[in-house]
Formats: sequence, structure tokens, C-alpha cells
Amino acid sequence: MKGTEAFQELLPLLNDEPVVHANGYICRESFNIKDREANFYMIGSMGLASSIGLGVALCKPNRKVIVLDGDGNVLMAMGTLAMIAAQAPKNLVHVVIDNEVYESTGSQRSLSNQVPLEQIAKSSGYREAVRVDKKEEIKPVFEKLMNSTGPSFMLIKVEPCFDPKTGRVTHTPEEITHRFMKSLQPTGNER
Ligand SMILES: Cc1ncc(C[n+]2csc(CCOP(=O)(O)OP(=O)(O)O)c2C)c(N)n1
Ligand SMILES: [Mg+2]
Repeated sequence: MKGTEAFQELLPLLNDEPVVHANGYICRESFNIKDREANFYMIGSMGLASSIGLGVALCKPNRKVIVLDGDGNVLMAMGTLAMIAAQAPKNLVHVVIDNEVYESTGSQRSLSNQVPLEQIAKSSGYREAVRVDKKEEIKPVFEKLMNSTGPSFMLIKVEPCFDPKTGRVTHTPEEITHRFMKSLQPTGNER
């Protein structure tokens, strides 16, 4: 499946969950398909979506928190996999769009074609770690993980395909932070 198809499959499955996005095309694709107040876009530093998501999950144990990450981002902050496993937030679902390249900066090859990231997550201590290769698997696997005890890890293998014409996130970092924090206020709709 193409990377864009993975986003098109995944994003309609979201309700009001906080979603912390890795930088680069991960942010841009999600922003352009469906911007949400509960989306945090880490538009600068690579590797940090997972630690921000961990912090949110620990502070908001009654909300399911999703990290939408990239393979290059995970490889850069591999120690965070161990930290997530050790802290073991039951409410964290870590989704990785794995195109085996640093697509946002020119498609240089990453190591994820040789290093199975879902196995690293599992052996670090994530409760569940699943690799998905087919578009049709995204919905059932994601729904299962959303209803299971975390932390869980979902690696979605995709072909690089992002269109460089896809616009950038237009909100300022302050706006992103403000509306994200507002969306974290209790809604009475928690799960
Ligand atoms: C600390 C840091 N190093 C490098 C960059 C430049 N950079 C931005 S996105 C990116 C690639 C991210 O790769 P991946 O997570 O696989 O996402 P993809 O671009 O493939 O969607 C790089 C190298 C950065 N923003 N921050
Ligand atoms: Mg990548």
C-alpha cells in the first residue's frame, strides 16, 4: 500500500483521541487529510513524538493516546521504546508509518528494511506489537489495539509516495499547543 492510503484508512477511525504526530510528511499528510484540534504536530524536532505522547498518556490515563510516528523518527529515538515499555502506559497506541526511508528529506534509505521495528518494540516490553502489510488489515488491527491494554505498537509497512506538493502545517507552534491542550480537557466522552 502507498503511505497516503495508510493515512486515508487510519484517520477516519479516530474520534476525539489526542494524536501526537512525528515531524515531516507524517504531520503534513495528516493535516491535509483531516486537521483536528486534538492533533499535536511536532513540526520541528525529529524523534520526539513518542516521548511527548508518553508524557500525555501518563498525564491523561483515562484517554487513549496515539502516537503517529515514522520509521526514521523511531530509529532516531529508539531509547524511547524502552522508556515507553518500562513506564507501560495502558492507554498508549504507537503507530508507525514505515516507508523504509527518510522521505521528508529526500528518501534516503533508513535501516528499517533490515531492522524489524515491531520486534524491537515487542522485545522492549510493549504489550502488543503488530506488523501490518495490507490496507485491509489497518481497521481491524487498529480497533483491536484501541480496545486492548497497552502500550501497543502497530507498524504499517508502506511504499514511499508522498507528494511534495502536500502543504505544510499552517498553524503556529503556539496555536498547535494551545488547541491541543484545550482538547485534553475532560469531555465526558473518555475511554
Ligand atoms: C533532529 C532532526 N534531525 C533531522 C531533521 C530533518 N528531518 C525532518 S523529517 C526527516 C525524516 C523523517 O523520517 P521518517 O520518520 O521516516 O518520516 P518520513 O519522512 O519517511 O515520512 C528528517 C531527517 C529534523 N527535523 N530534526
Ligand atoms: Mg520514513
